[in-house]
Amino acid sequence: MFDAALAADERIEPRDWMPDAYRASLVRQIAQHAHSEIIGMQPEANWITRAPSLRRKAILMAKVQDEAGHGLYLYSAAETLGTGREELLDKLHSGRQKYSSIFNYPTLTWADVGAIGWLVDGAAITNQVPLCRCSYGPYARAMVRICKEESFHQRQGYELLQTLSRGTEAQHAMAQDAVDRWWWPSLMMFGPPDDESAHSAQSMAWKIKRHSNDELRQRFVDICVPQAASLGLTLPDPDLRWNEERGHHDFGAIDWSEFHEVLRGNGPCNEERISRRKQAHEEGTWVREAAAAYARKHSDSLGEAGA
Ligand code: FAQ
Repeated sequence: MFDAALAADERIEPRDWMPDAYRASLVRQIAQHAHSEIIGMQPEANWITRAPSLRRKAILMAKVQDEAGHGLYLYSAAETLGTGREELLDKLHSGRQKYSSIFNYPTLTWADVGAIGWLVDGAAITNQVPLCRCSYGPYARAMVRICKEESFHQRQGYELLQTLSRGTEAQHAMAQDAVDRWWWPSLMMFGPPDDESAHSAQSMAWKIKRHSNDELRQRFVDICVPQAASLGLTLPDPDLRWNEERGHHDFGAIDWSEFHEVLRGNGPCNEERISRRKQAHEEGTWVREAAAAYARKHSDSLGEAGA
C-alpha cells in the first residue's frame, strides 16, 4: 500500500504504515529544517534594536517571529512521526542534529538583513516550494504556509537592498559588501553536490525530495542573476555567465572545504549560536512550566464541568 500510494502520488499520513527508514529520514530532515528556523532567528534578531526606522523594525520583528512559527509547524510535523520536541531540542543542543550551515555566518551590517532576505530566504523558497509536494502529508502542508511567508521575507530583503543600492555611495557599498559575503554560503544551503549527497537518491525515490541539490542550486543561480542586475549589484563570481547551449548560467567552483568546516562546527558563529540557543531554552523553562500548569488546570476544570 505504501509503494502504491507513492506511485500514485498520494500522501502518506501519520497513521499509515511506512518503512522505518522512511520515518527516520523524514525525522532527520524535518528536525534539521526546524532547528534551522529557530537558529535562523539569531543573525537577524541581532539587528532589531538597531533597525534604521520604525517601519523597518516592525517588518524585521514580524519576520523573526515568523521564523519561530515555522519552527513550531515543523516540530509539530516531526511529532506526528512519534518524535517529541524535547528530544529533538536535546539533540540540537548536544550537537547530534544539524541545522543549516548558513546561520553560522555573522550579520556585520544592516545590509546583511537585506542580503539574508533576498538570498537566504530566496534559496529557502527555491528549495521548499517542491517540498509542498513531499509525499509525507504533514510536512507538505506545513511547507505551503511557510513558503507563503518566506515569499514576503524575500520581497522585504529585496526591497531593503534596492533602497540601499539606490541610496548614497556608502549605502550602495554596504549592500554590495553584504551580497559579496552571503552569495557563496547561500549556494551551499542546497547541500553537497549530487555525487556526494548521501540521502538524495533514496529521498527522491520516496518522493520526499523532488529535485536534486544541484538542480535546485542551478535554478537559484538562474533566478538571482537578473535580480542582481535590476538591483544594480554584482554577484562575486568572475565565472558567472549565460551558457546558451545549456540554457543556464555557468558558475564558479564552490569551496566545499568551507562547507565541511562549518558542518564540523568550525564556522565563524557555530559556538555563539548554540550557546545562545541553550541559554534561551534555559531562560524559557518557567514559561514552559507555566504553560503546562495552565494546561493541566484547564483540563481539570473541563473535567469537573463534564462531571
Ligand atoms: N547545512 O545527503 P544530503 C530556513 C547535511 S532555510 C547543514 O544532500 P539531504 C529559512 C544533511 O543534513 C534552511 N547541513 O542531505 C530561514 C546530511 O547530514 P545528515 C533550512 C547540511 O537531507 C531563512 C548531509 O549534509 N532548510 O531555515 C546542509 O538529502 C532566514 C548530507 O547531505 C531546510 O532544511 C546545509 N546547508 O539534503 C530561516 C530545507 N546541506 O543528516 C531563518 C529542508 C546538507 O546525514 C532566516 N531540507 N546538509 O547528518 C532539505 O531540503 C535537505 O535536507 C537538504 C539536504 C537539501 C538541506
